[in-house]
Amino acid sequence: MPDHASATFETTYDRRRLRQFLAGEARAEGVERRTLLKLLAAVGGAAALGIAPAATAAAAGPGIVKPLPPELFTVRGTNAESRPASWQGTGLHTPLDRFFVRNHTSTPVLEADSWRLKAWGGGLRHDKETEFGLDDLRRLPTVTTDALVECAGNGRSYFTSQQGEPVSGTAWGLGAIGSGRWRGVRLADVLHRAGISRHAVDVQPRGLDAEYVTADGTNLGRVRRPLPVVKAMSDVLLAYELNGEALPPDHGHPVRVLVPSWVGIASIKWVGDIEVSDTPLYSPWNTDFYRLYEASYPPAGSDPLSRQTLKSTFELDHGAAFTVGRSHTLTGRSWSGSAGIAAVEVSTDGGATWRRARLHDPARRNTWTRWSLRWRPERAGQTHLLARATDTRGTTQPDRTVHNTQGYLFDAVVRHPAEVRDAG
Ligand SMILES: Nc1nc2c(c(=O)[nH]1)N[C@H]1C(S)=C(S)[C@@H](COP(=O)(O)O)O[C@H]1N2
Ligand SMILES: [Mo]
Repeated sequence: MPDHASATFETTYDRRRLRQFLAGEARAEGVERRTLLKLLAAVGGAAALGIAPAATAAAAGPGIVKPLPPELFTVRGTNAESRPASWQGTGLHTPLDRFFVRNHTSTPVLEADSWRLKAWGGGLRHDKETEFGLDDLRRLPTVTTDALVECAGNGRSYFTSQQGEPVSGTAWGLGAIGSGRWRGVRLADVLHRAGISRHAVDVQPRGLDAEYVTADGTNLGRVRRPLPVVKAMSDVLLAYELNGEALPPDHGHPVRVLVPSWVGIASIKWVGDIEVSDTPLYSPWNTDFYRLYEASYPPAGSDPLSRQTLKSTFELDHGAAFTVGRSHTLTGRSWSGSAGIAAVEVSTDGGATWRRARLHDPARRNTWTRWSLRWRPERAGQTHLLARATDTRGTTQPDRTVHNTQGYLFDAVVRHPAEVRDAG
């Protein structure tokens, strides 16, 4: 699929969904009426209703299965952020013991043997339901692919700390991302087996984890988000292995959806059923959530989010200490949902001067590029380290990200606080 095509998917499909909703042909369980009215108002050119999107659920402590030692993770509510410092010396693929976890509720522990995937809906020929077990999937052609899974809110805390702007949602640093080698089958192969028809419009996978209840008590049902059928039939996988091992419980055991380079929410974990619809589908995860809302965006928000943005991080903790006169190697990673990484510049003096980092990986889409730079600090004191990537399409990280209320898709250069100490 060409890079530029992804924006048009959701633009075209969104218009179509709304037209069909108006005609009474679209279903939208769990989506608040005011949300749809807001979307419809925008299509009809009516004034903005200016309603703030729903808040995410209160933190109840992580229902995560794997150990979360503080040197590898920062726990944020039901989620665990990977510490970028822990990526130092690791390869292209994030070791499973430090791969971030984003759970709306908690990790369900499912048995691979009894797991079933049900494909259903009016977008299948004769509306016929089909069930698949893991063995059925294993009989289909196998695909292995490198891909990043990154939360749309990765970097969100910098809207506040760096730009002074309020945002709602989990206050991630830059560790809501993991890079994996995924093995599974093409969703397209499964949908063909299930008898997908020419009239299919949306494909909506749904998780087997608990229903999600927001802080204000609204039950939004199980986590689900429609994919345009064109996307579902392209590079999307049903993955059952990560980095050569059976998918761990926290990452979707036994099977998850994997949508390379798209916002993490598209990659539904613990998938239990897939609705193939001949009418447009809405869920809270493509209406209230995962659109950009702000004065500078249309009142109904942006199109549903698809690709991730360009980012860079040092493999350091905030406030990392260095010694005057000593030679240090700064390491980090840069990535983009739309292209490979062409260049990375680093500043060790708060952005006054820049040097090119050495890139350790070729520019490749769907994964990241590791880089390094030698640094011999000359003066003691507080400083900021900055890394700024340019992708193969010529896009460079900006100094600021345009604000949106839920703090999605941060892409600005991050000012990483560090300290230089006298040798001593
Ligand atoms: N069923 C289900 N799928 C889900 C989620 C969830 O809570 N439930 N979280 C989504 C979000 S918001 C992200 S960012 C990714 C995180 O994937 P990971 O936990 O494997 O890193 O999973 C997505 N898939
Ligand atoms: Mo996410």
